[in-house]
Formats: sequence, C-alpha cells, structure tokens
Amino acid sequence: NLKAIIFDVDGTIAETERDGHRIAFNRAFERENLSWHWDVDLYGELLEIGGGKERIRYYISNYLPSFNINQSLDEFIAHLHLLKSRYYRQLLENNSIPLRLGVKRLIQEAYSQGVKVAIASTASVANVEALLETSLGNPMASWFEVIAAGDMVERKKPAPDIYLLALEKLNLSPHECIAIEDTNQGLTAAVKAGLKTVVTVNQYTEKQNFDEAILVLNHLGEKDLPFRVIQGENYG
Ligand code: XBP
Repeated sequence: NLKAIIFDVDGTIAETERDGHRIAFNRAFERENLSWHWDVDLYGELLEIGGGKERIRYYISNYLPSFNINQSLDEFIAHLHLLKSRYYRQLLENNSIPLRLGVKRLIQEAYSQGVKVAIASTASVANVEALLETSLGNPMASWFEVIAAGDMVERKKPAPDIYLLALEKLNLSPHECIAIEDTNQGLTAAVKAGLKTVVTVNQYTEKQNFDEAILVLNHLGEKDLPFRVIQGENYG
C-alpha cells in the first residue's frame, strides 16, 4: 500500500539541466571573467558529478590542471556557486522551466488520494524550492511534505543518504514508498535506500543502465500523449 512518492528534481520533475543550470553556470563564469564555457556535450560529461559545487571542483581538477587562485579553493567555489544559483533563480523567475509531461498530474493524483509527495535531490534546497514555486506555484509547491536536498547530507547521490533522510523525515519505510528518477546515479541511490524506482529518461540519460529500475519510461505521460515503456514491467 503506497504511502509516498519521492521525486528527484533536476531532469525528473523538469528539464532543468541543459537550459537552466548549465546556462547559469556559464553566466557565473562570465561574470567572474573566467574563460570557461560548459557546452551541451561537456555538461553531459560533467553531470556524472552530482551537486553544483562538486561539479565545479571536479571540472577544475580534471580539466584545468594548472588552475591557480590566491584564495582558498573552497571559498572560490562557494562564491561561484552562490552566483550561479542567483542566475539560476533569475532564469526560473523570468522564464520558468516547464514541468515534464505527467508530473503535475501525478502530484495532483497522489495528493488527492492521500499519498504523500516528497523530494530527494542533490541540488541545493533554495534551488529546489525556487523550481517548485515557479513551475508548480502555490499551493501545490507546499504539498511537498518533505524536501531533502543538497548539503543536508554529506554524501550525495549515488550514495543513498538523501533518500534515507527523506524516508526518515516522512517516517516511512522504503516498501511504503516509490522513487522517481532520471539518472543512473539517482537510481543507484534510491535502490540502495531500499526503494522501488521508476525511471523517466531524458536526452542526457537515455543510454544509461537502468537494470535495477522496476520500470523505465520516456516520460510519465498524459491522456493524449501516453508514455512508452522502454524497459521492464517488473512491478514486483
Ligand atoms: C541534480 C544535480 C544538481 C544540479 C545543480 O540533482 O546534480 O547538482 O545539477 O544544482 P538531482 P546545484 O537530479 O538529484 O535533483 O547547483 O543546486 O547543486
């Protein structure tokens, strides 16, 4: 008997990465007079690393071996990420990123049937809340009983920690919930937390391995645009 649906955010609720986070990172780099530019392909590679701050750190150490600054690297990254988050939220406010197909319907159906909705995201809490508010509006944005995100846990996805935190805050056990994800790292995190997981793939993730998912779909579907099953109907 299903008591809660735990949603991943970026890529699952909305296609925020390519035209949202990526653009905001590039604006922050420009603003800081850095000659860095993350194009669509490079960003696809960098998405292997969850978390905006972690992604910048990874880029510096793997792509810019001779990069040097005369301030602490942690502070530099934190500053750049703060700037990026401001640009991201501006983008959402000026030009909100639409929800993926079926997401709003599913949230409404869950809510009306007393199934709780929650979030487990690697992105920072402020960025998650901004997305929910601009894409869902209120009161729907406030229906999320639990938002587990960003630095609330030490180890980000693919570690299970953020899902374990969401479960703890929901006060539910994994077999009472289901997770919805779009990446292999997210799927691994959810499965390690004991959750059955549905995957909705997107441009960046369609070739990844989703063997551990109970179901892989192209999206969650709408009446006139039904989803396509990509893998399994292993509902268990
Ligand atoms: C997606 C992420 C995030 C975003 C950037 O998380 O990995 O890092 O790309 O957001 P999820 P921040 O799919 O778990 O929602 O800059 O706020 O980290």
